[in-house]
Amino acid sequence: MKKVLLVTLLGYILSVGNSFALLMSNTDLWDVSNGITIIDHSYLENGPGTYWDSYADNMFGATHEGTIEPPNTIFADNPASGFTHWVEWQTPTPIILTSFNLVAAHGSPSYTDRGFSEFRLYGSTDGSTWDNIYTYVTEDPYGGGENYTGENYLELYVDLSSPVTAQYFKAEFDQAGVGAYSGPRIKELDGYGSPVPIPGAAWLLGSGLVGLVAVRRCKV
Ligand SMILES: [Ca+2]
Ligand SMILES: [Ca+2]
Repeated sequence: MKKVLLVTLLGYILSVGNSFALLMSNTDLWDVSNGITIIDHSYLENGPGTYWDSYADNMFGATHEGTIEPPNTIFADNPASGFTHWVEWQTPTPIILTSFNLVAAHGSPSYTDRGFSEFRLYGSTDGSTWDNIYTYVTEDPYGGGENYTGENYLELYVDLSSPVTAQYFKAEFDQAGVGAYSGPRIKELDGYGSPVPIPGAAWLLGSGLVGLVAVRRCKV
């Protein structure tokens, strides 16, 4: 009996472990395919107008062909000491965020090349007052995950203990090492949850149903 319990428990632990690994998504709530917009960001690698452009929305599903690493966002190289790279974005309507998934990759062998030492995620309902949602201190090297196993890969899936309602979001990445190091490479940042129900829409739906019932009754 004890053996059965132990095996069941181990199976449960393994299944929970497996769930903490997600592939990058192009259908999540923070994806450009769902209408999010970039509000602003810190400097990206080089300025606009050259092959070496990078775009902030490449970390939210966009892929700008003809630029450096089209699927990725590359933050600026050689930042000043203590520099924090950042990006702000908003969803079309407020959402209830229940989990998120971050995939990044530093150069090799050390995370001081295209890596960050700390990641912080913030949320806001009005775009001006920010609440910290999550803080993560990275390791050198990142160590990989279950889907992206390379030692230089970071795969961070976080199931939030308390869902967060917000429409504005900000991600900060502290440069790993300072000085002549390359800015962080972010492959994708995905958000999961559900849109906040709109009371008006619920009322309309309700009145529509009442209307349908009324029409049906009339027909009878
Ligand atoms: Ca995405
Ligand atoms: Ca991407």
